[in-house]
Amino acid sequence: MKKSHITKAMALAFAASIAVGTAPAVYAADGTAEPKVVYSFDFEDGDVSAFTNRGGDDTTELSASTDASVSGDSALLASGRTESWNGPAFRLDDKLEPFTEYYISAKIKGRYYTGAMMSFQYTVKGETEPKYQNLVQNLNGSDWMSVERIKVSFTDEMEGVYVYFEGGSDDLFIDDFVVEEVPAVEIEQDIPGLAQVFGHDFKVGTSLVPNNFSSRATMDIVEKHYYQSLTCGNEMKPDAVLNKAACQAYVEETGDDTVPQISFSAAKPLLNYCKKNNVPVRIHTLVWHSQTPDWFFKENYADDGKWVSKEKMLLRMENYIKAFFEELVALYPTIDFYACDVVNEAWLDDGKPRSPGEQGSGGSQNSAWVQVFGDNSFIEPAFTYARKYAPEGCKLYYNDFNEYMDGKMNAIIEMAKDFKEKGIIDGIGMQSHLDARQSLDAAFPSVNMYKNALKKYSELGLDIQITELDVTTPENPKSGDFDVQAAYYKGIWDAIYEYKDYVSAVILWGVTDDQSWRGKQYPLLFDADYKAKKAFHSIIEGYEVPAEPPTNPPVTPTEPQPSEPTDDPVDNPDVEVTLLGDANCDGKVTIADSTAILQSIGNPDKYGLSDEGTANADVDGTKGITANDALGIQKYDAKLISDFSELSK
Ligand code: 9MR
Repeated sequence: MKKSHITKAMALAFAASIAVGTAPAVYAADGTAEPKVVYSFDFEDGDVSAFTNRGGDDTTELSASTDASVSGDSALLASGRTESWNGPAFRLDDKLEPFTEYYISAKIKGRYYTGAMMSFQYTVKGETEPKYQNLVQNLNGSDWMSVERIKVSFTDEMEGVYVYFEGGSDDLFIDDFVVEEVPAVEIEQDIPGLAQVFGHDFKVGTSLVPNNFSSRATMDIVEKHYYQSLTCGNEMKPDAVLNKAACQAYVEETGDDTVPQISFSAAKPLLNYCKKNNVPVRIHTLVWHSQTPDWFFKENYADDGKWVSKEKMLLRMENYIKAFFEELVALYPTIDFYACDVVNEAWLDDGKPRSPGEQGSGGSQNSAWVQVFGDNSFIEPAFTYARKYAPEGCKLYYNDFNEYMDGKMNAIIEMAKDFKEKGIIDGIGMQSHLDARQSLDAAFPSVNMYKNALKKYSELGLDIQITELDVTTPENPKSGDFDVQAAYYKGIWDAIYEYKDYVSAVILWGVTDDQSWRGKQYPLLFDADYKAKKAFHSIIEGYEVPAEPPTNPPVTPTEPQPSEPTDDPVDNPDVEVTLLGDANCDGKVTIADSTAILQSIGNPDKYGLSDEGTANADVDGTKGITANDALGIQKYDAKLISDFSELSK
C-alpha cells in the first residue's frame, strides 16, 4: 500500500466528494480500480480530534504523543485507561457513506506488552443498546502490530457506527490510521447461479452476518446464487437473542425468573432483507452449549448465581422457545421460516454427552445444559416445545458437526429414531465443516465416509439438510491446494446430489473467503474479490443449467394470534392522538413502536403503553391495541404502505 500523508482538510474534502457521489475512481495501469484513500492520520500535526474516547471519560485521555511512533515522530496515545474496552474510536457514519465498503488499516501498540483488538460498534436506529463485533483479535506483542485493510461497511439502518481499539488497560498507541474506499465490484454475470443449477432439487443458500448486508457485491452474489435460504451466522443464537438487562428487570419487578426476555434486534438486518425480498429463513439455533451465556442457567440470571434446578430450567426453556417463535411470527408474519436447528452439537464424537460446566474460563466445550440436567435429557423437551410453538411449515432439525464420525452418528440416529416415533423431529442437519487438506487421500472426511453418513441418515426416513458447508485448504495455500479443494468439493457435492431425494437444502457457511470464520483457510466458493473459485466451477461441471432459475414460493402471511386489546382509547376520550403510530411517544414512527406494542401485549404490567402511546398505537383503527397494530407499523416501516389509512382498505 502506498503511504499517504493526507491532511485532515484534504481528507474531509474527499469525504465530501464521496457524499455527493462525484469522486472519480482511481484506476491502476491494468484498468482495475484501486482503493482510494479517504482519511489518513499520522498525527504529526498533533491533532487527534477525529477520534473520540470510548468509555472511561473521567480518566482516559487522547493526545498526540512522541513516546512512540511508526511514521514521523508522533502517534495517537490513549492514556489513563481503566477498562480493556476504553480506547480511541473513529466514527464512520458521520463521515462515510452507507452501503459502501471501506478498508481500515492502522498500527497499534501497547505501552508495554499488550493483547489488543480492533472492533466495530453500531446501534440499530430506533434502539438504544449498541452492538459490538471484534474485527481483529489476537494482536499480541510489545512492538507495533499491523491491522491491514480490514473491510468495514454499514447500512442506513445503523447509527453511531465506530471502529475502535481496545485490549489491556494500559496505554494504547495508534499510528498511520488509514481509511480507503474499496472500489465497487461487478459480480460475474457470465456464470450460472448455483440456485439455477441445483435449486430445483434442493434449496441453495448461505449464512450472513450484519456486515454483509452493506456490501453490494456480497448481496449481488446472494441474489444470484443463494436467494433460496438465509441463516444468521450468529444473530439468532441464544447469546444474541437473550436480553440480560430485560431478564433481570423482569425478575426485579415480578420475582419470577422463569420467563426469559428476548429481542431480535441483532437479526434485524437479515430478517428485514428476507421480508423485503421473500427469502426463506433457516433458524439457527435454539438450544446450544455454546454462544449461550452462563447466567441463563443461574438463579436470578446472576453471573455469580447458583445453577438453577432442572425443573426451573425446563420452564425457562419452554418460555424461551415460546417467546422466540411468537415474537418472530408477530414481527415477521410474511417470512417463510422453513427450518429450525432446535438443538445444536449436543453429542461428542464418541457418542457421549458433553461434560457439565460453564463456558467461561477454558471450558468452552462444556455444556451448562448437561450441568443442569445431568445428561442429554434436555434434548427431548427442546424438540417437544419447538413442535408446540414453531409455526406450521417450520421443520425441526438436530444439527451437528463431525456428523460422519461413527460414535456421534450412531447416537444421533438412535435419538432421531425415538424422536421420529414421537413426532417431534423432521430432519438431521449435517453441518459439513470439511477439510480438503493437501490431497484427496488426506482430505477429511473422505468422500466415501461422508457418503456413508448421507446413506445412514437417509435410511431414517427423515429429511436431511446440509447446513453449514465449507471446505478448508491448508493455511497459506499454494495454487495446487485450490485444485484439491475443487476436486473434493465436487466429490462431496456429487454425493449430496446422489441423495437429492432426501436432501432439501444445501447451505454454504458464508459467501466470500475473507468473511469466513475460517478465512485463513479459504473455505468458500467465492474469493475476496467476489470471483467464483475453481471449487465453484468444479461443482457445476457436468450439470445441466435449467432455463429458468427457481423462484421462492409466495408466502401466506402467518396471521398474528388475535390478542386481547390491552386498552381502549375510546374509554379514555380525553387523550388525543399526537402522532399516529408513535406508541413509545418519542416523536417518530419507527420499528421500535411496533416492538413497544408487542411488548405491551406480552407483558402489560411491565411494558404497558402510556395513555398517549395507546391512542397513538391504534393504527388500524379497531379501537384496541393488538398485534395487528404492530404489524401495521411494520408495514409502514417497510414502506409497504405510505399511510395507515391503507390498513383498512
Ligand atoms: O460462524 C460463527 C462464528 O462467527 C462464531 O464466531 C462462532 C462462535 O461459536 O460460531 C460460528 O458458527 C458456528 C455455528 O453456529 C455452529 N457450527 C459451527 C460454526 C462455526 O464455528
